[in-house]
Amino acid sequence: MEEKGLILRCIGGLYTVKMPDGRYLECKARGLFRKDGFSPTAGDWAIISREGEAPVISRVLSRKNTLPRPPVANIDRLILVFSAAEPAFNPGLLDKMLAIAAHAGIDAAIVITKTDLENVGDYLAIYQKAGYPCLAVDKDHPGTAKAVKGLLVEGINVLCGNSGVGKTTLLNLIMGTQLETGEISKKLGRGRHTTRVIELYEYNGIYIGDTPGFAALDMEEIRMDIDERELASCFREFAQYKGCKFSDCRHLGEPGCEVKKAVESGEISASRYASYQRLTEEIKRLSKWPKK
Ligand SMILES: Nc1nc2c(ncn2[C@@H]2O[C@H](COP(=O)(O)OP(=O)(O)OP(=O)(O)O)[C@@H](O)[C@H]2O)c(=O)[nH]1
Ligand SMILES: [Mg+2]
Ligand SMILES: [Zn+2]
Repeated sequence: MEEKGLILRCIGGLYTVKMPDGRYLECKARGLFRKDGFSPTAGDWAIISREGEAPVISRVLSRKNTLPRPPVANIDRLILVFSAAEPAFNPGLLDKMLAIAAHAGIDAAIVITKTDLENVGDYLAIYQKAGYPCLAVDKDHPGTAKAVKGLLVEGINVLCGNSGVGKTTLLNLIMGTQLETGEISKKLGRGRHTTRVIELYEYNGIYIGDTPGFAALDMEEIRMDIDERELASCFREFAQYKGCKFSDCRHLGEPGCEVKKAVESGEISASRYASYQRLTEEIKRLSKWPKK
């Protein structure tokens, strides 16, 4: 007999799968996945069959999208969590993650945490103007975290960001849970990788995923599988400027560029445009080398 379930997490090769009747099964994946180099992951819809008594994942249904890092499938909303301080706000990394999400067809929203430590009003305005839902939260004002509930959508929501930005703290505030959180290393000014596995939690009929935070350096190294010519389409606020002189304008200094004009007039934020230039350079640099 075959049944379909949703993979909530994987620890040491053992998957926890939620079945339609509410049961949770602990399953291994069938050996042939390893041969194919394919790994089932949280967010996957898995076909479970019985081998003897033990339930096994025999197949995974095709994914509507997938985020390479952290590896989660079928995301309905990616919530990028960035702190105002400790670790310091990093708009370049945020813009990179937004571009990766856009390219993967994943809808994104932004939460800026720790606004008790630093004022990020300018950045809130920049991302809201760019067309992203963007909220500021401070863990000691629970109302701000409750507002994040308004960002959640049906299906699978996933929190993602650097270690120590406060993803698990936010999840606890939303769900009233007491999942483990960790202090920031004072010496290094970054998180301690408290959350170790990706896990989807059930909350009021939807799912919210907590993920292990990136180390700041890892994020810099995340490879964007985006073609240079596709990058502009991953900056959503560029899309409304259609009147560039050249129909294939890349907005990098060509004459008669409407996007550049919008940057000069302040319609498009200078920091977003600087990220676009920097990511273009990054893609060019990496494409000189064969893929790992
Ligand atoms: N001042 C302040 N501290 C916060 C806020 N939110 C979280 N923190 C603190 O930041 C630290 C890290 O929080 P976590 O929730 O463990 O961070 P995380 O993003 O889950 O980190 P990883 O699991 O390592 O990826 C904890 O000491 C929290 O108390 C906030 O709004 N303001
Ligand atoms: Mg955590
Ligand atoms: Zn242009």
